[in-house]
Amino acid sequence: MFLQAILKGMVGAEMANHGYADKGCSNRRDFLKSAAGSAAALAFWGSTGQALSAAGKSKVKARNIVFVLSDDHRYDFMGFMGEGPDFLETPNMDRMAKEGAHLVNAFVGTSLCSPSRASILTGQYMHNHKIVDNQRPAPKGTVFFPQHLQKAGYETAFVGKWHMGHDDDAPRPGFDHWVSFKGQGKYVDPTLNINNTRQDFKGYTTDILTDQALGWLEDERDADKPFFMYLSYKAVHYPFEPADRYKGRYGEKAVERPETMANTERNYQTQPHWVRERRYSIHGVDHMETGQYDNDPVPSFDALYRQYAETVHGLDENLGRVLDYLDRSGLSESTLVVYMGDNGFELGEHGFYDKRDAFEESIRVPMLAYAPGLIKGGTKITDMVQNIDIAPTLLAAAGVEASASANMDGSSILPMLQGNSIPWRSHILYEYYWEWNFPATPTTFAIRGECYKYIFYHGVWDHDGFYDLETDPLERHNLINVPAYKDRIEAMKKQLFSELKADGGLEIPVRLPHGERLDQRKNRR
Ligand SMILES: [Ca+2]
Repeated sequence: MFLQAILKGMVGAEMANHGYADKGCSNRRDFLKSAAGSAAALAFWGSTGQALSAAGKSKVKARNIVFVLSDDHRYDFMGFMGEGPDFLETPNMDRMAKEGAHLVNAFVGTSLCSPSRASILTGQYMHNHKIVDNQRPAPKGTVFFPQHLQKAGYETAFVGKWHMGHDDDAPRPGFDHWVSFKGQGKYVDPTLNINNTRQDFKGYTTDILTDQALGWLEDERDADKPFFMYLSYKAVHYPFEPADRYKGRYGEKAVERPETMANTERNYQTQPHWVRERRYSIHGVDHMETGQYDNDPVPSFDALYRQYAETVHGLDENLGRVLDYLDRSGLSESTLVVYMGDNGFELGEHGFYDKRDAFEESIRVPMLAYAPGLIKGGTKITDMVQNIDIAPTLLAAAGVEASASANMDGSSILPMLQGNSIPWRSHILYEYYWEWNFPATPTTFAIRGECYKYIFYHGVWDHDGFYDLETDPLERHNLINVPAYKDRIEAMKKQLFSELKADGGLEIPVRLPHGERLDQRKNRR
């Protein structure tokens, strides 16, 4: 909320900036620019509101929206990107980037399933929506943005993984049509709760969820209303199970292990101690989650890596089915499609095999948008966007009054998608609270600019993190104790804490332990 206030020009530059500016990158924008652009920001918000209500009055048909979410799909596992494995094929994601927009610097506010999903659905950081782990449902009264779409006359559908709490698959507020399952669900033969009736299905869940989404789009929805489809795949979450037809597709391919995976002094010399210790947990490569969880010996890292890629390939195929349907039915011209992952995933970086932490591979996500006529092909957006921006963006695309997003932390990126330059943040915040169930990663607060990242660890006797993202994109060299950076580190720390404090982000809740303590599972065998 505080950040959005700044972007809207409601907070003065002196309050917004505490001396921190992310200098040094060639394409940097400092935070003052955002704050100083307040007049432009107000003009933008005002004019957007007017344009949208004018559109509503003249009965211009509201834009349909398809939001596709995947699980644990890391940002660089898309074929068109140079960073991922050469062998990975994602023709449909490639097509979205070519014919639409690629948001190159997309992040989450918390790299964990339920908190990130809640951020997408509420437009709020975790400290505001209060869904702090995967164990519990959303607090009663939580407002999900599709509720605003319903009020604006949209017909809304949810298909797939909800995962806020493990035990409840019942319809949630904001959706006229509901297809979901409990908790993480499974990769094959799912039981789906369809509008409060459970049905068993045979087959690969990713395919079945697409069938469900297309079935509703084609036959079940009210064709006189604009629609919103929230299609939320279980793939590509661990245990990375590809569709039968793609099992072994990359079986012979060489896996290039990340440079920071090796357990060497060079890799850990400057890192906080907990980083090396985590490699021995189920979220580290030396004891990673395996088969039926934690059986030793640890299976082949390379085999799991290839399975992950094969699972991504099947996900991409299903994304393509959605795009093809929209094209074939003539709906593409009136529909905005957004694809993103709910959090990143380390495949060996720093010895990790998970997310949660504030290193790049954990906090970055893939994000693509496709809307012929609205978004020009080949649009590349390099500003830092976050999961909290999805709700305001989709509400703006639907022409819903900006007041609906007033209590959200994020801001609409719709103008950027349309090729317009707008005042924008020059850093993002990151937060993660230690989990009783997965104790290897400490409570983490981070501020990431375009050139530098500062990470504060709470509740552990350890040192913090400070990385130069331009000269050290692998985040191998922690510069926290380098005297030359002392002032910058202090400024970023001050900025981080003043923003968290102003927005109520320092009240870390302690939750009653719930669920299984997974680090002890192995000991019980
Ligand atoms: Ca996830």
